[in-house]
Amino acid sequence: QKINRHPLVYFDNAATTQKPRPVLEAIQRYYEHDNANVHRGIHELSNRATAAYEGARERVAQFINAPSTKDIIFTRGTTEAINLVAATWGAANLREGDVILLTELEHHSNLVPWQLLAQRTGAALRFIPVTGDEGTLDLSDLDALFRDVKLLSITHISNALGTINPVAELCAKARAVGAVTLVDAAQSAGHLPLDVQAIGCDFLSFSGHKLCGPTGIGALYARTALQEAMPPYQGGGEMIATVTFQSSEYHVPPHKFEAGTPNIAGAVGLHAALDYLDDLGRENIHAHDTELASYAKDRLAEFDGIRIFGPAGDRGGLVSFVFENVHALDLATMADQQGVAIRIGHHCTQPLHDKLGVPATARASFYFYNTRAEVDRFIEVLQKGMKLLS
Ligand code: C6P
Repeated sequence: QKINRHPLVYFDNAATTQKPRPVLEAIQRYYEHDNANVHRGIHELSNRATAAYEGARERVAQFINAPSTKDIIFTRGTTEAINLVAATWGAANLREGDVILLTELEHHSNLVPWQLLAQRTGAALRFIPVTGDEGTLDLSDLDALFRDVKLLSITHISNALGTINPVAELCAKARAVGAVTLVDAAQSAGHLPLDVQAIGCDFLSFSGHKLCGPTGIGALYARTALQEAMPPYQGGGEMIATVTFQSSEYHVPPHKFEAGTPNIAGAVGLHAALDYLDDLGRENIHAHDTELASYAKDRLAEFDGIRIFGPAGDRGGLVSFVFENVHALDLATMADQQGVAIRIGHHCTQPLHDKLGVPATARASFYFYNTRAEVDRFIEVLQKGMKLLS
């Protein structure tokens, strides 16, 4: 479509991706033919809805190579998944003197839930530092970083800088000190092949809407052995086995963590999205995204007075930058007037931006449907804008 009379260039994919037609059609088909509540009825539509919902769970397990379908809990997205872990596993297992190890790259969704938990339990937060504008992790003193750590919770790909973290290596180190691990895969699940067994994590979270699926659905991978010992997250229907006026026995995992009518249509859409991505091939998506990000970075480097963030080598499909003389807000507004959608701000990583000494960055983030020609158009728009604004 045209935005402000210019063909749309959508470079805000780290915030949310566009949705392919098969995803929209799957949701429409479900509502037109199979709509009913799950796990309850013995009628045909309820059976179909249950099969679709549980089929989506199986598909998610396969997508991330989880050992069992039981390891998959549906959530509203990454944020809810992390909050679930903090409120259940965290509240039951952490106490004063324990350390929660994060990185300085974390999205607020992988920071604020742990701050809340730390306030409640007396546990302390520690951060793996990043090295300047490159935004890679400083892992020079792992032993000191991991002292007294009970939980490691880290992002796979930074939404602010594009850094790809060595999650398998860090999870191995955490395991060696007996710590539990969570990987925030919000920016990686739709962009590269993901294997929870190869990573060796206990928990992993992602959002459907960042990988071509609908909003309001996401998943938490949680090793079944850990789920067994975790208290429920929310109470209500679906998550119970028997209820008396005074107390309840809970359903088996993962249903114990899915109170109330779930987002069935969302799960159906997510299933279609995962099929769509695997048809394209996640290796191909990763190669395309990183190539585009590196091309955009090179083209941006043509500007004077620009500061570009993120690692020099392999990076996720995004590039963040600031200009010395032009405010990011003016830049994004001007880009929008020319049909180019980018995001500016701290991208929910305010402490990281404080450390970098900038209140906001501009971020262009790519997906498989973006092209080099769109990057060229973006650069052209910036060139025009810089002449006007500086
Ligand atoms: N980042 C961005 O523009 P939700 O909102 O729950 O789907 O995802 C939260 C989240 C968690 N971790 C990372 C690494 C993320 O990038 C995000 C969402 C968006 O960068 C919105 S702020």
